[in-house]
Amino acid sequence: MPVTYALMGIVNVTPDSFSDGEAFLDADAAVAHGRRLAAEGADILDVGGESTRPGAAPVAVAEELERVVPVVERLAGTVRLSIDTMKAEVAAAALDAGADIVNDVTALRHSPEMAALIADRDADCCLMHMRGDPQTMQDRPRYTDVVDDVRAFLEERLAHAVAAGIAERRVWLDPGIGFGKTVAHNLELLRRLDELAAIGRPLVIGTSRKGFLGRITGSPAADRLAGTIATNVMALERGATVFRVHDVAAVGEALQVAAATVGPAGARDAGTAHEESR
Ligand code: HH2
Repeated sequence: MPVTYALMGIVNVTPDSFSDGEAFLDADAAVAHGRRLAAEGADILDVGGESTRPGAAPVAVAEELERVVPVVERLAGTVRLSIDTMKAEVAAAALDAGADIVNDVTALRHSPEMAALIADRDADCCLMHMRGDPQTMQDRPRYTDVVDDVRAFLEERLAHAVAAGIAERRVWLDPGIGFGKTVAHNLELLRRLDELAAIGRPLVIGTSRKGFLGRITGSPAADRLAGTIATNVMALERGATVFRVHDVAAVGEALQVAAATVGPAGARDAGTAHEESR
C-alpha cells in the first residue's frame, strides 16, 4: 500500500506567533509567504490570525477578520486553504473568501455556531485536542494515560461533529502536540500515534518548531528544523497523514523519502484534497 499524505504550510498573520510572529502580519508579506510555500509543495495553506502559543492574548473578532480575510481572498486559487480559528464568524468569512477547511484547535468547543456552519457549508474540518485554553494549558497538565485520554477525547469530538450534521468523511483529527502537554506527553503521543490513526480518520500532526524540540536539543525556535523533520518522519511511519509545518520544502523532501521507504510508491494527498485543486 502506498503511503499517502498532504503537506499543510503555516501562514501566521499575527504579531505574536511563537516562531514567526510579526514576520507576516502585513497582508502582502503573508500572501507572498503563502505563495512561496505553495511553490515549495504545500498541498494546503493554513491561514491563522490568532496565536495559540501558551499565554497568548485572545484577539477580538474584528481584528482577526481584518488580518485573515484579505490574505485568504488573495491566496484563493493557489492550493486548498484552511482557516485556523476557533471563532465561527471568522470561519464563515474565510469560507466565503475561498477557504474550504476549518482548523479549530478547540474542536468545536469555543463557538456554539461552529459545528452548524461546517455542516451547512460541507467543509472539511480539523478537530484538535487541547487541555484547557492557551492561557492555562501548560499549567501542570496531567493525564491518566495521555494516549488513551486523547483518543477518548477525539472519538467524543468526532461523535459530536457527526451528531451536529458534519459528514464523518469531512473530519480530520489532531492530538494537539504542545497544547496542554509536557515534553514526555508529546513524545508518548508521537511514539504511540498508531493508536490514534486507528480511529480511522485522517490524522493531522503539528510538531513544527515547537518548544518540546527545543527542550530536547537546546535549539531556539528558528533553529528546530532537524527536530521537526525527525518527528514528522516518525509520525508518517506511525500513520499521520497531514503535516502542518513552517518549512515546507525541507519537510516535504524528508517525507517524500520516508514515504518511499515505508511504502512502495509514496503519493501525496491523503484523500483530503479536492479534485479541482490538484
Ligand atoms: N499548532 C499551532 C496552531 N494551530 N493547528 C493544528 N491543527 N495542530 C497544531 O499542532 C497547531 C495548530 C501552533 O503553531 P503556530 O501556528 O506556529 O504558532 P502560534 O499558535 O503561536 O501562531
